[in-house]
Amino acid sequence: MTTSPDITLYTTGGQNGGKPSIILEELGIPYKVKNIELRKNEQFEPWFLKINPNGKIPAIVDHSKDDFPVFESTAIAIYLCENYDTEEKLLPKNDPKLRSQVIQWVIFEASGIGPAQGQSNFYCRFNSEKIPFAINKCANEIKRLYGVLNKSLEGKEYLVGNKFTLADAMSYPMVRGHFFSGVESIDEFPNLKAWIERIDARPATQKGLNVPVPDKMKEYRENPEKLEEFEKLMQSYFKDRLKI
Ligand SMILES: N[C@@H](CCC(=O)N[C@@H](CS)C(=O)NCC(=O)O)C(=O)O
Repeated sequence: MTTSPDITLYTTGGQNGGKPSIILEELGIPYKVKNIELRKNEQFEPWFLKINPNGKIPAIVDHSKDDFPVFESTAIAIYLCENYDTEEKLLPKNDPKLRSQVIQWVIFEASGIGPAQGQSNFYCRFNSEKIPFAINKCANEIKRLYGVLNKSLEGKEYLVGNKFTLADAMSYPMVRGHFFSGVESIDEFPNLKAWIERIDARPATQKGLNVPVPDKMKEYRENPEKLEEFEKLMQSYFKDRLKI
């Protein structure tokens, strides 16, 4: 029997941090949110490390299952679907091939797009020294991965089964922030561009993107001064923290 969910989400939004709230909203699951202030190192506080020993957002605690903690956005996504997606909105349960296809794209994001864009953010935004080799290496890999998505979206609205699934939900918050990760234009990937616009029109996804603070990507894209201000804050934070 499915218990009614009682979940706290620990996040601060963003490319990884926005994934669980998108899924929670798409599944219509009620939840509480605690904003974790990364620049204040809240992610390293002992109480948070008990929830995520890796000291990163996002994480959840499921109070309806003995305060069960889950970390890693992909593990959270699968956990939420396995426990609460009774209508198979985002993850098919009874069709093993369809389920495998969704999981393949989920892992493609977790092991490809997510890490590539995560590294790129450091070289493009969080490091004051601009290293062309690192920046170009990351951008080339991101574009290679976008090419795979673009080809797979040929003649299709969504990645699997012609409906919005976890496959789309996990890549969308990363891919829509391509410019932040150093890929200014995605004009060469028209299917991917249309896919972003399609998901931009999903009210639940948009609601999830703005949890717990309004999404910043659009603002940074339209207002270079705001982006520069954020880059400076992050550069000084990481300079102090990484000591490299
Ligand atoms: N693989 C992790 C990545 C999580 C991650 O990198 N989170 C970043 C924010 S996007 C973070 O918490 N950074 C804080 C830090 O590293 O101190 C996931 O998918 O959950």
